[in-house]
Amino acid sequence: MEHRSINHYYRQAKFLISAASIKQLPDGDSIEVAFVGRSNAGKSSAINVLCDNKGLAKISRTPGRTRLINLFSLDDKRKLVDLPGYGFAKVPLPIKQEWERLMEQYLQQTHRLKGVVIIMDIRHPLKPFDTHMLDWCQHFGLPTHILLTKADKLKKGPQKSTLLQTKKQLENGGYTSSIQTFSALNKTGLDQLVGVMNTWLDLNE
Ligand SMILES: Nc1nc2c(ncn2[C@@H]2O[C@H](COP(=O)(O)OP(=O)(O)OP(=O)(O)O)[C@@H](O)[C@H]2O)c(=O)[nH]1
Ligand SMILES: [Mg+2]
Repeated sequence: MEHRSINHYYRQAKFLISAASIKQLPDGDSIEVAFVGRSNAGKSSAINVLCDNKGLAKISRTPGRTRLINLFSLDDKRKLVDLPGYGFAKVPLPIKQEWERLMEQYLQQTHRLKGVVIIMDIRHPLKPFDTHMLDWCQHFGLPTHILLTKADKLKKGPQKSTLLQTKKQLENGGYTSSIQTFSALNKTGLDQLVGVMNTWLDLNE
């Protein structure tokens, strides 16, 4: 019930553009929060739950469909960004290099980007792709927030222990990211995500 009012603002999100290169991204001084994660991790689903709009970002039946940067506008000053991701190892080298270039170019635009939400399947946290993203964000001084999503796939006990274990791994690796459990299926953790987003997007009065 609570989330209905708390994320009311995000309901106005509208699809803006799919971009294959950063040249296609609109200029301007709007601020952004990006969602990134391995293919099939649940990025688009998390965006749709946040915005209470099932049809906003396309949910893929085939993993790895999102090859473009998808932009959604919240208002004239704020945007959400669905970044392409994949399982790191299986991707052919040229595609991987192209992706690295796109990501690096995009993440460098730190004047626009206020934070990065890194989506991980709670059953497979901190894969090489994820630490690669954490390294990048740390390098560019970008704050990160981790969603251990698909929490509904585990019982409460294993959810908690995975959260604690992953927190410990982050600490040991010298990462300063915040982290939470999440489920797009039953909306657990939505309030916490909205809290982080509101801070990054400067929406707290
Ligand atoms: N049970 C459960 N399934 C989920 C959850 N989030 C996403 N899924 C499912 O996971 C699959 C992938 O979800 P997407 O949101 O399309 O994932 P994505 O990260 O955007 O995928 P790509 O854009 O292809 O990289 C879909 O079948 C979703 O229905 C969740 O919280 N719980
Ligand atoms: Mg997607």
